[in-house]
Amino acid sequence: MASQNQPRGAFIVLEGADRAGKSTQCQMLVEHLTAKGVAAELWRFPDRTTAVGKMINSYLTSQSEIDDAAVHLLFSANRWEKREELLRKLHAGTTLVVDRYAYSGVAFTAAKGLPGLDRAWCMAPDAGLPAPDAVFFLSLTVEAAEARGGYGEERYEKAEFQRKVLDQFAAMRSSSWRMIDASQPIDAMQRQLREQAAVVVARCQRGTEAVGKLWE
Ligand code: 2DT
Ligand code: MG
Repeated sequence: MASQNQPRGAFIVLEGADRAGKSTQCQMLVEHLTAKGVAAELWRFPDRTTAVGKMINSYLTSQSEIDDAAVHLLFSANRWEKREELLRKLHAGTTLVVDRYAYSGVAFTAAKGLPGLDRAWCMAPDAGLPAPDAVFFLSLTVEAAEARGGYGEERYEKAEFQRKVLDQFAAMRSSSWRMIDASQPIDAMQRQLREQAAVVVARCQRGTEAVGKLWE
């Protein structure tokens, strides 16, 4: 439990379609915050550097096959194993800008449409994880993503599947998500993110809000 008036870092998540520019925008936002004197770090999920992350990486690059339910739990475990460090950073005053989180976890597995692996099942293992203070959803159609030079070589990077992922994100979208039009130029999108992130960072610096929990 965070006590009252304990300044802390903000937990900011960027989600959205593949090719929407999440990684670029996250990087630019962290550079901007740092330049403004705000302690900030760029994180991403999956974190492919851990033992669990290496299994996920080998799955995503098709070097291994893993049962769909099992790999879903690995993605979740990859968040749980970073939980303590994540909370420690936030409470030490560092803002975390995170490229994907549990929302991608749910959307990508639920998009497979497998019996038993519906959205409720997909959400269960992430319940209780730290909840972000803000979710920015970078919105881009599959057509626009393809026009950007198409998808990469990894598992899931196919237009037909991406459409299903977008449908899952849409079904899961909450009113607190901030929708960002990812078809605009990089700098315009970044301006919008900076403005909105500044408000969230200031709110967390005031220290009146504890870190919440998924899916409360
Ligand atoms: P990138 O490294 O390009 O972001 O792609 N994914 C991600 C899941 O299936 N479940 C998850 O929990 C997360 C965080 C999305 C990683 C790929 O892994 C998918 C794309
Ligand atoms: Mg990718």
